[in-house]
Amino acid sequence: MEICPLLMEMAWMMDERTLRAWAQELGFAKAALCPAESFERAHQLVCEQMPLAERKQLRFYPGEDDARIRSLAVLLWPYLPAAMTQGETLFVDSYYPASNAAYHAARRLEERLTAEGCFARANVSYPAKEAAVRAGLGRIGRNSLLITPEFGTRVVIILMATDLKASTMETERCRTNEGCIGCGRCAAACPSGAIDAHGMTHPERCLRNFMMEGNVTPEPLRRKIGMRLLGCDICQRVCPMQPDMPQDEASGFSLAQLVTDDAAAFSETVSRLGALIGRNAARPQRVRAQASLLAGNSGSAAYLPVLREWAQSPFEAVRVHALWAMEQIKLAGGGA
Ligand code: B12
Ligand code: SF4
Ligand code: SF4
Repeated sequence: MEICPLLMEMAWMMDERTLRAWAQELGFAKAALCPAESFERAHQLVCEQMPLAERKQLRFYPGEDDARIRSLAVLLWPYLPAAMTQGETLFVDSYYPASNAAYHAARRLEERLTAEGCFARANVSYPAKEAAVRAGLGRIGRNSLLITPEFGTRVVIILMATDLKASTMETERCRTNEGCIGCGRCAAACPSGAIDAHGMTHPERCLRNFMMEGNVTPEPLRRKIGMRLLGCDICQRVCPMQPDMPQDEASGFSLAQLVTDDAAAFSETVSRLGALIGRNAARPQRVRAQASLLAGNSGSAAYLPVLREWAQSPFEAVRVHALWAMEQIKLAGGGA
């Protein structure tokens, strides 16, 4: 017996609705499917630009990775703007705790779909913003981020490979929504000139690229990092497309908790940070390397004894940043 194509389409739409309902139960605000087409343009761009550590995991051809992949489920997890830093309270962008939470929620969704007999792989690494545009969830702004009509740019985008069929009716949805108005505020506000007229075509200048990556930060960028332990949201904060939202709570991390010779206190802070942003991101040497830069930017002589010790570190980024920080503190008159 031949099955009516309309009935088949409706059955698949039911799947997308179920996926959306389950995703919402787990804390995602939005979920939509896009067909698992390749990301050739992104692949080409990545090959043309300087290699970035953050791009190492990226893949571009879902169908070649696994023949079962028919679609990517694009899951959005919104978050509040992070509190601005005060004194020596450190800035941790709310994206990171949100991303950690969304990652675990996606694993639970994968388990549920798998238990129902679907093919599902959570947290797959394809160009997420482009997938979200394809799924009709928003538009790309000049700051190179996805702007959604409901949450602005402040969303974590999680991709899940599935064998569900993406409905073309659903993917049309967001075409008429307003995206970037091209005001240029993001480009003007970026402290390191990473955003140009066509979008962010200089990711290697973005401050975030040098935070907690364990690499030596180029000297001209070190002061611009200010008191940011992880993340920068300047190009989002100035964007007029953000909806009004209250600020998140302050990070709860101070520089004195990290730049310390009390090994037990340092480990306790690092493990608290790991619980917030993920243990992989909060590795002790990466934290020390970043904290050294912030100590230099604080100009406070109180950190000199610990920095002297760190300046002997076998870990290059810790050593180079600690030496630079000692120099900055001396220049600020704190080392006399
Ligand atoms: C590498 C990376 C970085 C690098 C480079 C960023 C860059 N802009 O190239 C660095 C470390 C600098 C970085 C910084 C940040 N990142 Co980042 N990053 C990534 C990562 C891992 C890969 C992005 C990438 O290189 N893609 C390849 C390039 C070539 O593709 P692309 O940038 O997506 O560009 C494509 C689309 O924009 C598309 N496109 C452009 N215009 C249009 C228009 C239309 C109509 C269509 C269809 C497509 C399209 O064409 C391009 C080529 O295909 C993604 C996660 C992921 N899996 O995608 C997160 C991701 C992009 N980052 C994210 C975030 C939150 C940040 C930060 C805000 C973190 C922070 N708080 O500090 C900053 C913001 C900096 C900025 N303004 O971009 C979020 C973005 C969420 C959002 N709303 O868009 C992502 C998606 C992570 C996630 N899972 O949520 N990041
Ligand atoms: S995240 Fe910060 S450094 Fe990176 S592009 Fe935006 S404003 Fe510039
Ligand atoms: S600040 Fe202006 S130019 Fe930049 S992304 Fe937002 S609307 Fe677009």
